[in-house]
Amino acid sequence: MTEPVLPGFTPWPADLAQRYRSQNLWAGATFGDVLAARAAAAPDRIAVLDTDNRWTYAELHHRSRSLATGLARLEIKQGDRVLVQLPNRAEFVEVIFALFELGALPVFCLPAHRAAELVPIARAAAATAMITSATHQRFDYAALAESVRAEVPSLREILLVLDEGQKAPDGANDIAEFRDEPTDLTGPKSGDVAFLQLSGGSTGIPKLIARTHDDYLYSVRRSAEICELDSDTVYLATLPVAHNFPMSSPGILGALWVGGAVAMTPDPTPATAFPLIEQFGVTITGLVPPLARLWTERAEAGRTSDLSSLRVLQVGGARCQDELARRIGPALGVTLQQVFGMAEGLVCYTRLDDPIDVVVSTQGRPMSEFDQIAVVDDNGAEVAPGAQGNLITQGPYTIRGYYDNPEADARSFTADGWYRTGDIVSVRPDGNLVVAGRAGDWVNRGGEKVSAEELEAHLLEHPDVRDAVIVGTPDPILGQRICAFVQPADPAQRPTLTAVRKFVRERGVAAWKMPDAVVVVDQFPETGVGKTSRKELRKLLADGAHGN
Ligand code: OOB
Repeated sequence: MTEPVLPGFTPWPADLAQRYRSQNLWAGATFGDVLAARAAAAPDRIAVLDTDNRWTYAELHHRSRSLATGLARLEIKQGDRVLVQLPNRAEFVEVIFALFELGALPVFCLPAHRAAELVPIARAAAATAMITSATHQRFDYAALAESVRAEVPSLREILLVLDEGQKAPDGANDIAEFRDEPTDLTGPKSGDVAFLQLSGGSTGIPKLIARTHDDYLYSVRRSAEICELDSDTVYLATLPVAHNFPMSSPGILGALWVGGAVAMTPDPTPATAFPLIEQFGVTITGLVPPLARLWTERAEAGRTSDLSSLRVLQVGGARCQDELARRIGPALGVTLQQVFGMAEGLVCYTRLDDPIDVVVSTQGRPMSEFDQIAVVDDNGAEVAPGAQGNLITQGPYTIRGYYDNPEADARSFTADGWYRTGDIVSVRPDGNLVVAGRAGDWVNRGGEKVSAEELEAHLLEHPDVRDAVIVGTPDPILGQRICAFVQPADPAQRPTLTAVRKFVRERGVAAWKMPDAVVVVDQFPETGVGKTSRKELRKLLADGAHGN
């Protein structure tokens, strides 16, 4: 068996790869194979639903093969990277399966990403094409794609998913014109990289995560098992579908794996999602904690739709407070499942038959008996059982390195290839993990990860800012809020929150990364070697420093 070939991809050590194959964890199928098999077995079952579309497996299979053929006509080839920035709509599934069929690699971008994120992503991936919607929620994605192409020489083609009556602007292609008569394409092998996923955020070279068909499909199969999916499953993609959680934990791919249906909601609010749950007969969906709170509150206030089809509600992406976790099941009439995962691999679940104490107070345990986890101190030594420490992991679906990024690898992987998650956890005697927070300098704002370093780099461009440090400050609703500590360039010109937000927004940064508070200080506290101490800054906040 040949190893996957994509320069910049870090393979598993040969002995482990051999073991994962011989144990049939890596089962030798691609996502294209899975769809073909489902379409052959149950062509008339519903595969994808949204407010405008209702496609059977046969239709989805035909559409994705036909689009793959059209993309090949545009000279998009096996191994090419293609930015995909689409909202939750049926075409997302068609597009990614077309790329899988072709062996081109989707690079999963979120609708909230703007040029400041997309340009470095497109550069790091050396993307040749971008597929996006013309508009969504009144934002002009076609213009955004054009602005990315202007900065990234490798990016040749823009393809647009259009709504009724829309036309592609000059220089962009209407995807509908590339739904050709399907021809047989060579396609990828199961050991090949299937797509590039994004790590939370970063400066300079973004951290891209390459996942193979073999490793990702294993995680999807195992997730579907744990979440007890079957062909009657209707999974609602509520979170942005390009994220790892709604994609594969068990997500849309899990639903398709079992021959169930994928439903899409264009926005996650109860006003939109609740009627769709009733209309589509949704059985399972996943939320980040702030949304779970919103849904719970809405349900507690009296339901507007019949949610009785919903059996499992997953909550993950950030720590779910026990207080909220306790309310979810009774309010929505569901079994709660906590999900603690990461795009780099490892996903932990509480099991559907776990005692309520486990479901409410822990973030579950690894999905696979082949996942290895260890909790270590800052010197890499294992802590005492039950003590808090840094979570590190390796296993059959956890990457061994970022895509083409040796500097990030040096920080994020141990010498023998374990991934340093950056999370501080403890492991209970029953094997379940409790996540205490992040060791790194990320702010987790309601499940959206913001790199302190990245936002600092933007603030430092402001003429009135001499230096800036971002820290997360506790927030009862979002988990964390973004506080910017700022040293003014001129003590007489103190930057205001409004000015800073406006400035950052105008730099093309996603809305969720806007600082929630600005605290102007004349000096930052330092560590022993003279580095700025975030810990001390957090303490300042705790001691009552206020922003404007
Ligand atoms: C998911 O993936 P990412 O890559 O956006 O973020 C991973 C990080 C984790 O390292 C952890 O810091 C945090 O998000 N996190 C949680 C959590 N789930 C994720 N922190 C506390 N409790 C949880 N339940 O967020 C992701 C990927 C797959 C499935 C679910 C979530």
